[in-house]
Amino acid sequence: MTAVPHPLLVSDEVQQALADGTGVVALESTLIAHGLPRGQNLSVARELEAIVRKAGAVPATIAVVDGQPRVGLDPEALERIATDEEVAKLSIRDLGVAAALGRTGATTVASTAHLAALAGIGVFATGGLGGVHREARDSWDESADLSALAGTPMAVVCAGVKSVLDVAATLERLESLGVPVLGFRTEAFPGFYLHSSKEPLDWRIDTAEDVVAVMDHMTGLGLDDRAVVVANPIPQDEQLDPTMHDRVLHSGLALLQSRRIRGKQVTPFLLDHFHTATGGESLRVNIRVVERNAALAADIAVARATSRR
Ligand code: PSU
Ligand code: MN
Repeated sequence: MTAVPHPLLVSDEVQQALADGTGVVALESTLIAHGLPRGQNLSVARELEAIVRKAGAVPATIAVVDGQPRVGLDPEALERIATDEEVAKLSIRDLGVAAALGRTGATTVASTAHLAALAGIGVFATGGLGGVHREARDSWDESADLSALAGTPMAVVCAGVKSVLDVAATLERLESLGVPVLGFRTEAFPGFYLHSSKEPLDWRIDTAEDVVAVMDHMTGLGLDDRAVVVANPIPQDEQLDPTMHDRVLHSGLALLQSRRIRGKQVTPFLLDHFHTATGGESLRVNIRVVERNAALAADIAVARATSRR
């Protein structure tokens, strides 16, 4: 029998911030390891941490390194997650297995949120949530992100869900699961690469302080067993050209069919197709999206820390 390792290794800096009441922002690693191309992903990972620091919060990038779930990565671990060929994509169900087998992997929204909550972090930034895939009626492909959000106390800042998904169905599932979705300075759910998915939202919030107020009231009402989604759209003038978007989406979905891509490969395949087929335009937008989400998450974390002083 191998000894069970410490369940969670929280970096000194993150531990200190949590103890001091400094704002902490969890950052996921799947978008680094599997969502962005090699060569650019490491600099984006570092940039996201820098953005969080600049706003006065402490970043906690989360991953599993040699079986050890870690909250807050040192520069070596961050580089390994971004560059190593053997980095697995770990959703929530994979965490115990990866820990037992000593594997290294990047964490998705579901597993990052879980580990962040375990460490006592309440705010998390990603790019786009996983959700209900098109054809889900046949494939049953619904991201574990959704059920994780239903059971994890966390403000999750995202730019909606990737347009490769069934956006309306994803919003319906979030409603069924009892997870509130707040449009940040918008009345429509964002479309990840696009400013708007054209799906309306019930609630618009205009400040980080109001997001904190929602979180506090959810706690008071016994609703802090679940996440709140903060949907932060890319501005219209920075979005991907909608015509290009629709064309590339169609070709990507067709390729998915003809190559019979399934399971956890689906999201990375489609993201990569977008990056190639748009000549890097979608990559530029994707990077802007995650940078803007990290900045907003940091503002929320700082506002929350301030309100607790
Ligand atoms: N957002 C991005 N890029 C990504 C992802 C999100 O900008 O690569 C990842 C997240 O980690 C999310 C995952 O949890 O895609 C969803 O994968 P799946 O559909 O297999 O659950
Ligand atoms: Mn899936």
